[in-house]
Amino acid sequence: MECRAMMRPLLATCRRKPGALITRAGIRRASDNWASGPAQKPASDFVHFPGALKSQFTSTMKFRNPTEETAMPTYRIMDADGNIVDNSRDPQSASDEEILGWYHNMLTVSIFDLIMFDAQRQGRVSFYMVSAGEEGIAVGSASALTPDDVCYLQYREQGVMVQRGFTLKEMMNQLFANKDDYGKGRNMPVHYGSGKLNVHTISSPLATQIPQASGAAYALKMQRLINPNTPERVVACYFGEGAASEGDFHAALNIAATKACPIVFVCRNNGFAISTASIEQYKGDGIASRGLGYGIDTIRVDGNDIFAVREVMREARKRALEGDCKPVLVEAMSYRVSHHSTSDDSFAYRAKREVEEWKRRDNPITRLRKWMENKGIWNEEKETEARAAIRKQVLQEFSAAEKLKKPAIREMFEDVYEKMTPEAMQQMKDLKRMIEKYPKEYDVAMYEGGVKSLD
Ligand SMILES: Cc1ncc(C[n+]2csc(CCOP(=O)(O)OP(=O)(O)O)c2C)c(N)n1
Ligand SMILES: [Mg+2]
Repeated sequence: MECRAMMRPLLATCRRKPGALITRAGIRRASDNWASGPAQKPASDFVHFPGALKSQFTSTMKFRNPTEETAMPTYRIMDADGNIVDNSRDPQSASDEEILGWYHNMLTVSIFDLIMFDAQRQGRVSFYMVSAGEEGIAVGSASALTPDDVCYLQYREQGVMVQRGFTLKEMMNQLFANKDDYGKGRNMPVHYGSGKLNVHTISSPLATQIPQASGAAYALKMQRLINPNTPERVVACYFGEGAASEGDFHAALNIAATKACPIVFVCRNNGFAISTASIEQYKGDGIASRGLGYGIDTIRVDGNDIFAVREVMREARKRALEGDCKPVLVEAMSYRVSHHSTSDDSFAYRAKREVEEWKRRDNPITRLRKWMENKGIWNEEKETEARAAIRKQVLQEFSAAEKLKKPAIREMFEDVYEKMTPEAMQQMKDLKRMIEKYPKEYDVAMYEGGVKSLD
């Protein structure tokens, strides 16, 4: 009933043949629209072609050349030495306690990353991806969201998970694909998700999350139209500048703009898509310039400055919910300090010196640390203590998760359809027969219920 009511305005205007519209008032020709437009008024400076409103007539033939345009500036609040450069905005939109919490979360992610990268090298997990240099983007932006907001991630945003309250235990369970992994061991490591925290499960094919996120934002908007008592929510959609080369990115931005969806797109521009440097990936002014092309409010921000990222995200969230809602694009600049993943050796395509220089020159964690030290709320002793405590906790969760059994083998066949199909049942039987025929080849003791789960 409610849905039909919402569809009414859409049904009221439907196209019969090119150039003619049927409305409740009867058939109207497309040219009727223009007849009342200013283009037809004598001495009008503007033409109101339906495809480009607000365009002024000119008798100067000038092609716009992007190289002559100024690049979009990068907003920051704090410089690389932890000094506040924008005194007009108080970085303290949060308490000292909260800021210490962000620092703790960034540190946790970086220590966790180092341990898990090494664990892959020891053959204890199959794959890993670190987010070194991008902890500030993830933690800072997530700090501006509410628990009700819905997140779509790419894979280098473990800081969002941690900031939203995903525990180290939950992360380890996913990485070890054990029986407590919410994904039942069906996904690659680092593909986190949590229904409780409103984070959709990460998927490997690049950019698929972006149109899904626009759709989810449209659904949130519809929900509130149907029931205005529903709490205001936005979607936060994260992706890399490489993913923005996919068609999905463009479709997602356009639909979000035309349907006025409450979504904040957060592009982490870290300079690389595996071995492809961003300079080879696009010719325009980063990803931010594309936002304007789609009619979207856009800002570029220094991703190493957690204060700037947070403030930008707070403002973006507010704008996304204003009036009829709208999308916002945030391009957060950073440098991918690490290899792309454990399957990559980045020194095959970039100089080690360049990476070392970035590590030394600027980093979101050391930047906030300098600010906290200047403010007198942090020191060397606290740093040493915090690092040791985090390391201990990560290692504890590591060994606990490693020891847990893997999900039942039966899980491989379930959850595709509500009821298992006869074909899947047959395959399960065949698998059981094989395991029993070659017991030395298949060590199934580590799986919940062993071979019995296939009964
Ligand atoms: C559709 C698709 N094409 C290619 C890949 C392989 N791939 C995985 S990550 C990646 C690079 C993505 O770069 P970016 O979006 O900038 O994210 P970053 O890794 O820099 O965080 C590529 C090409 C994929 N997963 N999916
Ligand atoms: Mg990238």
